[in-house]
Amino acid sequence: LLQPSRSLTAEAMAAAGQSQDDLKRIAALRAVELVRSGMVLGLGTGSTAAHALDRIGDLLRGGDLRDIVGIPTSEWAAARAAAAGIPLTDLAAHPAVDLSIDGADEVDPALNLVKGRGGSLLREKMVEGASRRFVVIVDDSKLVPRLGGSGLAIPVEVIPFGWALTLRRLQNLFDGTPGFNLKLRTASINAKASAFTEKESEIEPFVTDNKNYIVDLFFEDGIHGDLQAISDDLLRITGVVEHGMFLGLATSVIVARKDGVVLMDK
Ligand code: ABF
Repeated sequence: LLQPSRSLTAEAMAAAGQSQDDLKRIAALRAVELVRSGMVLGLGTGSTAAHALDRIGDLLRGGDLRDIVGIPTSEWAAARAAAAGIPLTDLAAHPAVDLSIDGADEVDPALNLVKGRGGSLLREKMVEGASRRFVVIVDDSKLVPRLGGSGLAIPVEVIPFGWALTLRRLQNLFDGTPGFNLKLRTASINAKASAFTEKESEIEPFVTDNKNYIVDLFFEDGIHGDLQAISDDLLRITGVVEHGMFLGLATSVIVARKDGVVLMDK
């Protein structure tokens, strides 16, 4: 599946000794080479997608791209894209998107993804699911043999009403799964390691752009079984809005490594 792209000697040399952020930028710039004038773009969220947004802005300002409109996948992306000078639109005006470029938290060998550790999985899935082409940009730290396998969360967006009951239903779904754990994401998740408390009245939940909450699912050894069936089970729980497994949505993944760029294609 991993096919080194051709003519990358110079890039490989440039990538040697680069920081993780440099690798994110390299992946982003490669993806932006796919953008053409007149396209409707899905605009990703996160530190990798930021490089793509900035680059598209530069190309628009320099006159190398024209007549681009972008659909942001989060309030953050909307602000970043506006600052970069990318004209914004929405799915109502443009229900068919030519190309989406976005980062991911995990990529498995079948190009399935975990997204949403930044909390914007719902809009990302809507925009990227409406895209003819969805190109994922990552540094190689995001590659995993199995989703959830990096020990980090698989996020589930839930409506605030009755969230504790929804959390219990999610717990029941994975009862008996060794090493399974889950918790409501708190507002301080990025600031403090854990401000989590069992007392609902003391919890300050993380709130998504859609005014929903996030329940993070943890699997010690990654998530096993039929991912599509697990997705169906999750979405069948009343109160669950969406989850962060992106199954079969990515068209290709551009992976920046210190020894060069690798394209993972379907
Ligand atoms: C978005 O940003 C999310 O789906 C994912 O959670 C995150 C990746 O962020 P980064 O590029 O900063 O690692 O794409």
